[in-house]
Amino acid sequence: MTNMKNLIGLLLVVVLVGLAQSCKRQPAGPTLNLFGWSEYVPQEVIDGFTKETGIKVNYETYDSNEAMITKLLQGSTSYDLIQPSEYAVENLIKRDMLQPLDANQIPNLKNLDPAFRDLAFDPGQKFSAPYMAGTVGIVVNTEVVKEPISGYRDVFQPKFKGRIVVVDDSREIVSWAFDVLGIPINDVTDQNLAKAKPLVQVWLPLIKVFDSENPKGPLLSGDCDLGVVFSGDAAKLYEQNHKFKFVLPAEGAHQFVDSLCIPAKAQHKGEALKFINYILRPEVSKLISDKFPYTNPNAEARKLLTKEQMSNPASYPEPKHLEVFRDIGPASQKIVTVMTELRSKG
Ligand code: N2P
Repeated sequence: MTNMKNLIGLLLVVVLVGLAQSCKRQPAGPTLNLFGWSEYVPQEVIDGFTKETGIKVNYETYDSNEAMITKLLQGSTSYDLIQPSEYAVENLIKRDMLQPLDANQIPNLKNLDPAFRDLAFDPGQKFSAPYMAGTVGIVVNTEVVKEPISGYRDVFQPKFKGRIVVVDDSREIVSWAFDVLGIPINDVTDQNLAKAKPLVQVWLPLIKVFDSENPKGPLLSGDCDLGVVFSGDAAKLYEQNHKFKFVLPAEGAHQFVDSLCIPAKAQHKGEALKFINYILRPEVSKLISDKFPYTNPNAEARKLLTKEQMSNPASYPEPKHLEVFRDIGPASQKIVTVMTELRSKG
């Protein structure tokens, strides 16, 4: 019996050593570590890239720019490609945390609409390649909510308590209060925050769900009837049922541009550049719009979209009074402090 056990043990050791050897002989193939927004890069796009290039993509997700930057600063994981919004690009450039992009290796940059080239957050477009753009706006389930809704004031009313979903994003929420009060959204000072605080304090208990990963969920399920959500989620809702109306808030609507950028410490820069160029192919970019109908900055891809896609009011809204976030540096911490205090009050 003991002999039998010894033999099995020996066999196991031989098999394990053999396995280890064969792993050594086959070096891991090329890899790309993508750190992107959740619900933003379709799996079929990733699969298509891997099939064509042999580059394996690890897709890890985040649900806010702040979470992404914190993770990058911690430095425990090395990412090759990130998807920051405009103000986060600006912030990361200032911190020297991005590598310049070699435009010669991204010929498909030419497909971008000129309106999305050389933007203020990255002068000379040295560090970023726009992925998708969009707005943060209001969605109303018009089958349930019959009264006119045109702005934040209309959404955050006591009668809608427990029926509202919003993106879980402190900078966004505070800026809605700034808009209602007529304060410029990038003017984040102690004084202005003190003015906004009482309003946010009234709003928070009215909100049923905070969710930046899939804010359309509670609207689809009927759990909520009003939302302040990303335009891609709003567009998806509208695709499913036209009862979901998209409204750009009258007090001020936020436009964002999310870009692909390579962190300074990336270890697979060549792979990252290949991925950026792949994404900018019209037919690939179209696949992204099909799955996540944001505003596509790729002029050639837009030509491939259907009339229905191009006339979705959430994807391609009338460009009126759109505002953009700028990097506010350390003042962003002031927002965190105020919101943490208010949310801890329940
Ligand atoms: C995708 C989130 C869009 C990012 N689910 C908003 N900047």
